[in-house]
Amino acid sequence: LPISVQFDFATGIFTPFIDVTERRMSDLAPMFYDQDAVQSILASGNRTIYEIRYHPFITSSSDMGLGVTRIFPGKVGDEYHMTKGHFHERLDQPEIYFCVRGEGYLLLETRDGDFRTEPWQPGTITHIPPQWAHRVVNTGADTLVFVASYHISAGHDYEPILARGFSQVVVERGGVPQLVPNPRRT
Ligand code: S6P
Ligand code: ZN
Repeated sequence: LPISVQFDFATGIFTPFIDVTERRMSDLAPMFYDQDAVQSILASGNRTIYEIRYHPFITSSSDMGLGVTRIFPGKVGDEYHMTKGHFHERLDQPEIYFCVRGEGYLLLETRDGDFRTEPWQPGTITHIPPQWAHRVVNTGADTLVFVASYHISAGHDYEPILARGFSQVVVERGGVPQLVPNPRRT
């Protein structure tokens, strides 16, 4: 049977949802380049960087998933809050991301090192082709909210990102967001 959920543009939360996952500073610790900043944040608490609400629309005829992610504003050192980022385990699986609130960047990278950035604002919809890792960075003062639509069999491969990160990081320099080479790779 058809299923509808109700999305609240003011909060970035849809209901009903099946699951909610919180990603805290400790979960993302290895992803940020400034490890001193990570440790000093952890010493005073373990703040939530982002949270994801899921509805895996599993019916007899469809198995698409819906995920809505809310990335809270903030920085770790000078690097903006961001998602961990991942490849899909299945090599044939794309995804659609739809930015509904906030501002930032979508970072995309292949295993061969082809790197792209998509500037994001409310209304930007990006198709992520198969075999492109994807990470969202919130460079604004507001919560960044985006909707993800994907096949629930796609799977997540975090390992390459954990090991090396993306080619570039998004940092605040001179009061504005800038993309610079990832210090973890130099
Ligand atoms: C799933 C989709 C999103 C992310 C979510 C969190 O394929 O891309 O639902 O899982 O935005 O990002 P991450 O990198 O922590 O999974
Ligand atoms: Zn994905």
